[in-house]
Amino acid sequence: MTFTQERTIADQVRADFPLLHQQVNGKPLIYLDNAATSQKPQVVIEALEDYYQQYNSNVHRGAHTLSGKATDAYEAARDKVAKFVNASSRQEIVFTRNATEAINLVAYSWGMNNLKPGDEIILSVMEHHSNIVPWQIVAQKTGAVLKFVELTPKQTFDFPQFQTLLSDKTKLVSVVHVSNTLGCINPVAEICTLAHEYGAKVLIDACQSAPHLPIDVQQIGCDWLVASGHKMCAPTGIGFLYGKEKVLLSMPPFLGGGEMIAEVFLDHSTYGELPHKFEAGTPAIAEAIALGAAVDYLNSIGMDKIHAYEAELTAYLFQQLDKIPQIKIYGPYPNSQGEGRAALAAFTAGEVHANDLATLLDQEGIAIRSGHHCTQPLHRHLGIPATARVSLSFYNTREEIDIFIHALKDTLDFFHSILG
Ligand code: C6P
Repeated sequence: MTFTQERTIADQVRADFPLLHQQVNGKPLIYLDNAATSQKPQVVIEALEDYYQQYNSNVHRGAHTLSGKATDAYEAARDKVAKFVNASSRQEIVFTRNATEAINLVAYSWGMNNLKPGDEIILSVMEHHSNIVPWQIVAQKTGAVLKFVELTPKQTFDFPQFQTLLSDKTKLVSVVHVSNTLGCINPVAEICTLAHEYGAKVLIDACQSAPHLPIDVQQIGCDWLVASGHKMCAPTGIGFLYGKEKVLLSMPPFLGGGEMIAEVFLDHSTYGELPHKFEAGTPAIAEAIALGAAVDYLNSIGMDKIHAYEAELTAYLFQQLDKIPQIKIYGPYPNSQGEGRAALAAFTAGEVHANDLATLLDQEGIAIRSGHHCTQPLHRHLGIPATARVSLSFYNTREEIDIFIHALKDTLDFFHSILG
């Protein structure tokens, strides 16, 4: 494995992430839990600080200078997100708390009002709970029926089976772009084209793709796309819903209150223009502004470059994991360039439980995630209770992977010595 750049992206950016430079349990921190949440660069932390130190004020309300400044910064963040995903207009970006809230917004506003008994919703077995549970609630209320796309033998989205599920009854397809467990990259543009032939709407969960790949909602052709800021270098408490303008216009509000109205009378109200119709109450102002700073930061590196570097790391990670006989990785394998899947690996290690692995690796300062990663149905489908998951970001290095692999081998040796 040869790295194409002399100074890798990680070499160039690590100094930007204060949290990475610390010891955990007496060892230098190796943070490999980026799919759960990413670390934040100094510019994002400063965007939060600047807001609270210089212009903390409510948005869209005050005539005073600080409120104007806060409103401008908040709306500028919307412009940045719109451009980041190539939306056709800024009205198509609704700020939410996270991807989960964005999916619930669509489920309650569109799903509850457009689905009737016998209508079908197609999901896949690899969905995160946040793209299953809201649709179960909608199905229970409306009488709609859930159908699930299963996996190919390579543990990817079974497109031919998806084709067999589609019919005139299909009203919605809601699928993940990149699986947080299998790491597969689903053919979302093809999924949209086909679903639209049946008149169905499509929601794409881009939680694990937006931080790692260039996203173009117009090229994908989806009706909605959701993501969480905290996985893409922004703070927690902010995410977004992209929706085609025509689709968002057809949807009633999700939450009612201040911010989202045009006029309020005692017996009825009229609603604000897009996107404000969907942003009830005081929003997460500082967090939205910091999301804008995160988008600027990612753009300053370049999403293409981030993807290419993470692919190199993925190839290296898989080469190294593959040398450990007990390890079984789930999801598709990358090609020799590391392409064809995301920069994460969820795996089992024989008899050793994932939680035990994660606990012992933590003693070495290495942060990985263990458990079901909020994909219980997928784990059930695979016939396993849990996996250990290492998930990479552009600030990770090959040296960190070496240390992780070394510690993983030592941990497995230890368990084998006691388990016999
Ligand atoms: N996955 C993980 O460790 P929220 O909680 O709304 O920010 O993100 C939910 C979510 C939705 N879809 C996918 C594909 C996701 O990966 C996640 C979050 C984290 O894998 C936390 S469970």
